[in-house]
Amino acid sequence: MVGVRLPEKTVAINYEFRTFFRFFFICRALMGVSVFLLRKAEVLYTLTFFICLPEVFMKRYRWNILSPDDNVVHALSEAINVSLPVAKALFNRGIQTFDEAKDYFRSSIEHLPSPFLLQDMQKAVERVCRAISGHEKIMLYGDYDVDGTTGTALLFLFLKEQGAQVSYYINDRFTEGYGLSTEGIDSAVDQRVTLIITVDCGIRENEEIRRCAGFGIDVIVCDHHEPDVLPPAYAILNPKVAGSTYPFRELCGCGVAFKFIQAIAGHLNTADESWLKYLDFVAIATAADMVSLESENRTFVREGLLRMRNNPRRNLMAMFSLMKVIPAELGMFHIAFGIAPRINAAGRMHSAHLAMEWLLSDSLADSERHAYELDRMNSLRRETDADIMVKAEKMLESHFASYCSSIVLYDESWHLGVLGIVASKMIEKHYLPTVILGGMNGLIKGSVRSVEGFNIYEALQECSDYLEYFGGHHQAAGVTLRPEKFAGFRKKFNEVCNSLLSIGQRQKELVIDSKLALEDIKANFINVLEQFAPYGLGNREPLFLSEDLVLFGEPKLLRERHVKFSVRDKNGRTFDVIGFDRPDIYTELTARSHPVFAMVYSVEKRVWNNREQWQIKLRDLELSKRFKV
Ligand SMILES: [Mn+2]
Repeated sequence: MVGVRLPEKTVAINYEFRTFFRFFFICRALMGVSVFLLRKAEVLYTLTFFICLPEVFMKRYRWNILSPDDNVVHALSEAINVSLPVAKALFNRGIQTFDEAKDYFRSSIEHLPSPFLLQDMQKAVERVCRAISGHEKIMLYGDYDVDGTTGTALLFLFLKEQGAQVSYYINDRFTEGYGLSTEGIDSAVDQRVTLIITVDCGIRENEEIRRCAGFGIDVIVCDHHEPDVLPPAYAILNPKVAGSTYPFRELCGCGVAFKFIQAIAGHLNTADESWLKYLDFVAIATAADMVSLESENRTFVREGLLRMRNNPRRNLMAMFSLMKVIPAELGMFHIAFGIAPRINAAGRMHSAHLAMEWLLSDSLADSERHAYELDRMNSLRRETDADIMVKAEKMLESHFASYCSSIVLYDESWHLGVLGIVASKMIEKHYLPTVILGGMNGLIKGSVRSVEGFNIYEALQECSDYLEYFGGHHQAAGVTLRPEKFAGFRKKFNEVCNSLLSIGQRQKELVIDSKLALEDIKANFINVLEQFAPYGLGNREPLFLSEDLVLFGEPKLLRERHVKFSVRDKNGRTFDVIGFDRPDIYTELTARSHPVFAMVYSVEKRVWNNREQWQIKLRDLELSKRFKV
């Protein structure tokens, strides 16, 4: 990170971790050398050690402690009988009254908004029912990711059960790319399809939809992406369409498909269970598609998780056993890091059809066979991205020597299917706008990911002279460029990031709900806190801050990655702490005697050998300046 310009007033060490580290070690080295040269006593060296030490270990994140309105928080705490830190966490999630708290904690299926509030729903339902009764051929056209495939599977199974003649088409990620393709439309024409329903795509594909109309095919768009000029479709189901009266904008594509079957079921008067049974698919898609976990999405995920825990469908069961998960213990973590990557691995490494076959499989034998295939694809995917990560990390050393505000790495051999994952992992580690590129047909292609609050699409716009193609949004995008433009693009992109990135955007922020004393962590507190789940975008896990803590016993390092220790506060209360992927904290805590520190963490309840355990999950730590020697 050489050459970053920082306003003079800012204390650089807080934000420029790397710069300071280098600076510090150079100082230490110089001091050490001079001490050696001057043959001064050990004492002097020891002195420099203590002068510098308290500043060495910095917290990894910027701590943002929210300060909600005291009066409202007190009133809320009394109204619903929860402790002040819990009331603060609720306030920080936009909940200020008894009724709002009730909605938040007791969201239920009965309170889902009517699907007919979605514009064009009546028209779409009538069209699909006409297709069913007229034995027309219906084609579902889905995207290849989790959202697209689960949404397609849900519509496919539901429509089939209603007696529809239905098929599906999923693009090849590499040869066809995203959205309605020429090959796909040709295939519909060949099969004499008269109705196409898009899932998780279609809202900006005006040309392709016009082409369908030319062949006498009606198109119902079932999408959640941001609309532009609306396509000439028969009906458009999308809560983001301008003028929509639907109360919630943030449904995922599978969520829109779910509203569609809810409406069809209402129209055909079938039993509620005929559509409710797909809540598991909706939960998986909602958790995987990075949509906000508020309102209706919260209900989807909660209810879907309950179904998967209590009565999982056979294909899910087969996957759980490969993941070594007991259904009753299934949580968001397992969807995000177990189920979703396995579904996505199919399209990334081979073909999304593998995922569709698994989603649609019903017999025990098929379920197991297809789940095993997805598992294998996922292992392959994992090896591939781990491989690229190692090479990318090596490249970084020379990269950082020339560029300090972005990461742009390219290797012709890198597998295009995993570049997005690698870019996200890079950001997790280095927290800078990142572009990871591979080669395809003589061109360079790849994925762009951004840090919070930094509009990557705008940054790419400024580099458009170097790009053949770019598309995406604030946080993620894709680019294509010619090999001879690579060096220029890398330089320009870094310049743009350097001038647009604010100081705050260079370090990840931890939003802290409240300060907390360890003795306030009691059964009641944890029981209420548990009901804040499921966590995700739009509903982050509550984080707390405790200060003036000391170690109790020796810290341990688990699997060379995770730090585990016990803390004690000034009142003598002790707690077990686990910090995932923070070996740096282990090193710091063991390097000094009697450290005093502050911690940011979440609290969770775990069942271990039939015993309930409370655990503090460490997110960040800061050593106190008032340390004892
Ligand atoms: Mn989607």
